[in-house]
Amino acid sequence: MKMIAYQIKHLLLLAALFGANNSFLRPVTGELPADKNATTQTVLLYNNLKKLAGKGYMFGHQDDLAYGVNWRYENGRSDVKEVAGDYPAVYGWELGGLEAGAERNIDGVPFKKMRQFIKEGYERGGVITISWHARSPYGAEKGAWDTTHGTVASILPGAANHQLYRTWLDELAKFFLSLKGSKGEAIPVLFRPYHELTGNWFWWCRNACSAEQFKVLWRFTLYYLSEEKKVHNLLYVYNTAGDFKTKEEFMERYPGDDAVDMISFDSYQYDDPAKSDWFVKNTNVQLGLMGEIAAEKNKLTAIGETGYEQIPFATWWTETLSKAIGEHKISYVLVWRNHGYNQWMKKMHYYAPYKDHGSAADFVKFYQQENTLFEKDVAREKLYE
Ligand code: BMA
Repeated sequence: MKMIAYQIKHLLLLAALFGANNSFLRPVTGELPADKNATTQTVLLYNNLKKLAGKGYMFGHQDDLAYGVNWRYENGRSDVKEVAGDYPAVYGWELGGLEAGAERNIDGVPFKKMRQFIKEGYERGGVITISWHARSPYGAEKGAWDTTHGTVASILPGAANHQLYRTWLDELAKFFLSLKGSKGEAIPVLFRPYHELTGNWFWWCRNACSAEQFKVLWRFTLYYLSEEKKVHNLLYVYNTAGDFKTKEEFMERYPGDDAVDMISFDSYQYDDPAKSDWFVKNTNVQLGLMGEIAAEKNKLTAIGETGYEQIPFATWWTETLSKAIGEHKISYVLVWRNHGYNQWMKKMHYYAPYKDHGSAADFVKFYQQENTLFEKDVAREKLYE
């Protein structure tokens, strides 16, 4: 007994000396994600998210802390918080432009500030997810939306733009490695590169590369970030567009169980929910299909992006979104950014309610539902311990 007590004390001492990031503290019973050298906190998040899905789904919002419909860069502000009294549980951020050495991303968010926002959300117990609208090496003007066929092929090992692609990943690696919590530990990130891959609007989409090329791109990216750049704070999120009707369609470009931690899709509402229940029904079917795959493969699931622009339906949260998810067990649902008036689009562009918005009262009801998780809920869950 005394011996065991001594050993435990010794172990605790070692833990204190080496810090929480040391690999011997990794939970022996936990499953490892795609990156077998993932940091302790990343492995813990991966395992805790699996348990959390049984309790409810987290609510996420893109660029939540950076700006809202009527404000820009005011410390502590959040449209979601001003309506619900709580921050979202998941914070979405976007790296587009970082690969080209830009100081701000494609939506004007300075990477320096983004790093700070990521730290704030993480320190409060929230979860970070990151997307990447990488510029095409060919389409300087259209950026990620250039669909020149063969772009993916051109950045694969041995091809003309491969060295350039490595420099992009070098920039990303620097950013990921710079995300540190207050104890110096790397902040885990749900990385969702090459999103909506089954669509036809980005250079990595179905119309611009073969399934094989896409898989090689994915696997090389994982290999390069983890093995060559030693980035070990990422969980990898596979993300299709919202147009799939079968499991086969959803999986056509899936890069392999050993390269993916979470499967997800993006789906927005465009029709009038007062007149049509298509969004609810379709999302339900798709979550069913995705759920079956996830159960077979033991993967996490999410709705990577959703929303109804301007939310012109006062009870969209409880009548549409909540019903669309129903009883399905997913990790999170994230609504897109609250840009406010968008000069380029010539319209209001936002997906979360803000103070006094027509759907604010319903959002509070949605917040109060047992199965929706916001930041205070996930802080209690201690997802990184
Ligand atoms: C789109 C819009 C764009 C934005 C892009 C990347 O859905 O919000 O304004 O640039 O996402 O964040």
